[in-house]
Amino acid sequence: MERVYIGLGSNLTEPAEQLRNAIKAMAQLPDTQLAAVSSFYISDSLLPGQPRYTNAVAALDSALAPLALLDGLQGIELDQGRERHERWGPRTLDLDILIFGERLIDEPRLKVPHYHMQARAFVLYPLAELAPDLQLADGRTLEQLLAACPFEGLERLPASL
Ligand code: A4P
Ligand code: MG
Repeated sequence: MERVYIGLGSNLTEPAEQLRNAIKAMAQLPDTQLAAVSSFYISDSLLPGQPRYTNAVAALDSALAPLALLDGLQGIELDQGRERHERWGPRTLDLDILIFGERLIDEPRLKVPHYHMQARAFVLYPLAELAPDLQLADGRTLEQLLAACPFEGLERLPASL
């Protein structure tokens, strides 16, 4: 089993409900257990003119190989009506593998740690709820990333599930 952190995001069709459904679905993945879920956070889209996002981070313990887990997550995105049009377009559900154990992965379909996580408050603050002492496989600590990424613009919701 390896500890895996997943970033969840949605800005269409009842985002909090999308996140709750995705969490249930991830708990059903083969050889995988749901270990923890952060609070939900609301923030403006990085791109102007889109609805606000709801984001969270979930911790999984999984024996799946990384690409098998990615397949499972993409299946959940499709089940929940994700349609891929433009990059960064609005979406009912986005599931990103942020961290996979101690691994550094650089394959065409999968880069881990996730390439944008260091600059995104809506990823780092929920991740810090679950793993404040986290060190990335490339040596950076979550504490360092948080120090460079203000909480500004994030709204933490009182209850997630
Ligand atoms: N891929 C590579 N590495 C990974 C990984 N670690 N986890 C590949 C998941 N997938 C990974 O993903 C495109 C391809 O990336 C996948 O087929 C997979 O093989 P995608 O989800 O279709 O593309 P995307 O989500 O449109 O692009 P990207 O770069 O993942 O966008 P982001 O980073 O998800 O940004 N504002 C707020 N407030 N909150 C948000 O969540 N999200 C976005 C989208 C923009 N603005 C936002 C938010
Ligand atoms: Mg994505």
